[in-house]
Amino acid sequence: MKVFLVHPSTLMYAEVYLRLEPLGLECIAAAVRQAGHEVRLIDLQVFNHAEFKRELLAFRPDAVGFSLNYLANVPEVIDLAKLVKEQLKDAFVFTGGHSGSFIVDELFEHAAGALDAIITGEGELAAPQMLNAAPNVEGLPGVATPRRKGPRSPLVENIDLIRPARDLTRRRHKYFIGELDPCASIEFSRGCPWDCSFCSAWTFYGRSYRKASAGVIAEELAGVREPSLFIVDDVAFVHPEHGMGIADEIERQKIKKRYYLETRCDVLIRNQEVFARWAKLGLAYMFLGLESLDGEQLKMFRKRVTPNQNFEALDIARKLKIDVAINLITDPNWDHADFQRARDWAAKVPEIVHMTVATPYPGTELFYQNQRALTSTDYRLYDIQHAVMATKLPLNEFYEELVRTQEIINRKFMGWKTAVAVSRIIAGQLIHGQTNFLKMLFRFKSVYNPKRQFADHSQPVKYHMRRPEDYPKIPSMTDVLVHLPVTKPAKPKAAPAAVGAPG
Ligand code: B12
Ligand code: SF4
Repeated sequence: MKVFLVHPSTLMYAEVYLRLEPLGLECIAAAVRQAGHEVRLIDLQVFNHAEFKRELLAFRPDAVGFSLNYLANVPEVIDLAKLVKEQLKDAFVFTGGHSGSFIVDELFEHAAGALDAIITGEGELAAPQMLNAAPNVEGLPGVATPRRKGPRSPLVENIDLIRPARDLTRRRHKYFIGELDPCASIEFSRGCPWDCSFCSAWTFYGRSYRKASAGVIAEELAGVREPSLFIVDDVAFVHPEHGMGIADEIERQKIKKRYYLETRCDVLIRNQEVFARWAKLGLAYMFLGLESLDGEQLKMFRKRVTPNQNFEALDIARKLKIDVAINLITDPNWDHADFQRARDWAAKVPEIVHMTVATPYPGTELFYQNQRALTSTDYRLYDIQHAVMATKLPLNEFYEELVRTQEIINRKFMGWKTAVAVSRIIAGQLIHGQTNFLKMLFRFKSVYNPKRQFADHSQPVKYHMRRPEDYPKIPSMTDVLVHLPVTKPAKPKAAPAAVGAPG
């Protein structure tokens, strides 16, 4: 079978700081190819819709699969699925990915016949199985059709067997994050054993946590052409011996790369020696989800860390000379004083402070148990840069305050002053034809604009997202789990009340 896999466009605000390879889709591509199918992949973050249509008509695939990790991409993917059916009426059209897995019924409704199936959960087992059986796919594990949902798919037991088909992505020089330009992505572990109320990483993987083995990771790293790597794990180095084992292999194989990762403050405190070792191996940037400066808010998020732990983690990262980006979640209830407090703090600390807006996503506890009404059901606004619950300030003022606070990043880390300070890095990149980082330094004002954000709320809405009250019955969090854990429940040392996280 000829299979065409498609990643949708970048969301507006990811345009500035980063653009990364579609690793999940590359994993699906590898699994489908291994099952004997001919696979092509197009990433609409770096190709446009006209190019997509041209390739579709030239390749004339038997099946077309769209990645739907992000809720904000729903309208685009539904419209493209309809376009495929118009152009190739016999093509088997399906989606897979994070967000799509939580909103199966509404996707079929929007698609009005343009979607033949939706794969829920991780796709490496389900996708090849489904394509081998297509079009008779009803009842298969992890496969939903407009008529019937198959049972939950089992998790892949050994993620060592999953390696992405990087050879299928083109224009790879467009992938970067900040100064790491160009940058590839890699997965060391999959899943998260915590259970924060605003997050769906744990409901997707059923709080399971699996690790790839050090030898396999090092082999993959050695084969990556790019000099920098974005480690996509939700929480890097939950288990210290994993981080140390990979470090041993990297040293043994003399692999020289630079890295970006995301982790939790308590994990950084607990496993300092791992991060210290990785700093020497090339760990240059780290993202820490502080989420709030307020202890009560952290409890509400069930983040299971205190503000003091957060500040201790920042001290450690500073001592290790790892550059840190922090995330703070603004609440629609914030007033002028709350924003001012965040601004004062962001201006004072040496870290990059990102501000996002609290957003109840389907698949999170915040969504189903939210007491506050949603003010918008436009999927496109669910990008954590728009307020989709009522704001205390008038909406236009909320955006003015938000962008004023975000602007601190622009003042501190972007523009001409920074370009001059890092001119040697930029010169090195330009010699290799890399311009992503240089462009990034001057892009802030064209993307972050309170008037544009406010105006986004008046766009005509073609597809409406279901509100929690539109569900026939509010599901329990157990019903919401896309996967069940791979191993028996266990209480690891690393995380409280977690399941399936073998030490
Ligand atoms: C890496 C990552 C990113 C990268 C994206 C890289 C890329 N081009 O895809 C970056 C840093 C750019 C990013 C940005 C954002 N992210 Co992000 N991101 C993640 C993260 C941590 C891991 C994703 C990943 O690569 N996993 C590894 C691969 C192997 O898994 P995967 O992609 O999920 O793919 C598997 C399945 O989903 C499925 N699958 C995926 N695609 C397809 C397609 C088909 C056809 C099939 C059959 C199956 C399938 O099978 C794959 C293999 O098992 C997830 C959290 C998570 N654990 O999923 C959040 C997550 C997906 N991001 C999230 C958010 C909110 C964002 C931002 C909106 C934040 C922001 N404002 O900056 C932006 C939007 C970016 C955009 N669309 O332009 C939310 C999603 C919210 C939502 N419901 O929409 C998540 C769930 C984080 C969270 N806990 O809330 N993100
Ligand atoms: S620790 Fe991070 S990935 Fe895990 S549930 Fe909390 S926010 Fe999500």
